[in-house]
Amino acid sequence: MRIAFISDTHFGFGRGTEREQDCWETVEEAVRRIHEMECDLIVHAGDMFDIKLPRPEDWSRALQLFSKLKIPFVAIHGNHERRGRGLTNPVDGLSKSGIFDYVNASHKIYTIGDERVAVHGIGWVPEAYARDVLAQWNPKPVEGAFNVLVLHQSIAPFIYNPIDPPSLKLEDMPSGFDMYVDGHIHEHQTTSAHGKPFMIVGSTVTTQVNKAEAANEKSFVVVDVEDGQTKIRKVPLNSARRVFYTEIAIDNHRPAEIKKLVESYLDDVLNKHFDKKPLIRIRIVGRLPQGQSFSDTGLNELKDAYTGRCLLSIGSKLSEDTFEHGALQEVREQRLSVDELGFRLLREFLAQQKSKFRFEDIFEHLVDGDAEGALVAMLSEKAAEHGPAGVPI
Ligand SMILES: [Mn+2]
Repeated sequence: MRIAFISDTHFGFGRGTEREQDCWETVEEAVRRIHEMECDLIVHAGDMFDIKLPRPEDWSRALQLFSKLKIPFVAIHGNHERRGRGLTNPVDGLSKSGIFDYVNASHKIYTIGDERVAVHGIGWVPEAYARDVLAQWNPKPVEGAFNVLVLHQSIAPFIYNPIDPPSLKLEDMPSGFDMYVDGHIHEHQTTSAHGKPFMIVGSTVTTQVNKAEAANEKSFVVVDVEDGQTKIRKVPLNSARRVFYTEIAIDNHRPAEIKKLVESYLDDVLNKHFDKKPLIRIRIVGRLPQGQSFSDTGLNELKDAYTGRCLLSIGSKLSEDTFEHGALQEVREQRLSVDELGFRLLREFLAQQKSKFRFEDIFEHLVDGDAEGALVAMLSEKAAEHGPAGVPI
């Protein structure tokens, strides 16, 4: 039995930019190769879409692509798709077409030849609750089947976002499964949990340009299962745009020298042929000579000069941008979505107010501009105070 795993496809990412086809072309390649490799099943570990309310252009293209699949396909939702209680997330919604299956705190069994595989899945929940939610679901392996548990969370030591720390650790994985699979983290990695493989699938498209993205090619994963034993293969995607990241230290260099350093790095990288303009991020670190500012380096003009050959961004950590403190810097550095940032600010505010109010359910309504939904959620929250406490799934 051969299972393909794919994750973090972020359909819709880069819309309106030069990168808008990247998310599609990589998955089109993945689907073609999954068929060529004669896989029996595809599992998607979340963040199929880049936003929770995808445009019709994106969900229709996704349906068109997946409707060509000749094998079963099962997906969970990720943090980019999660919506509040009573609302339908796009992965769940599209699965109603019957083109693929959606699991959330549930499992689905597939029969492949004379073998059975049980895919147990749970979509993303805010990290603080993940441990409780998993304990409450309490999934149990299905007897006589190959059991895969699929999540989309930070699971220590695999942490996506340090400012939203995980409540789950590898040790918290429920025991008895043949394999543990996680989305969310965009770089493919493998380790073990309870003596069984634990695998981060990795994304198919570069959404943030950083050191880790430059070091890891975009891919999907093929797992061969024989007699309960697994062989994991990372399959790099040829259609993925190449990524380069470097830090250039400029201490005590004059602005003209800095420009030369950057130019020689760029010329070195661009010496090779690329089917797609590569993504290049250069980070200038250190201190400029006194009285000089970033604009004196001429690096902004350099961006224009290279625009036909690469997608270049030059960032700096210099004295001149020390004004970028706190939340704004975090948005830039961590690339938090505005939702995630808002979510966190609201949580911090309520913590300061010593409020015990569970804001997670109303947050989604507020983001959607649905004040009535927020009110209903608040009122039902009040009513629930008199009943047993639940955890949001
Ligand atoms: Mn993702």
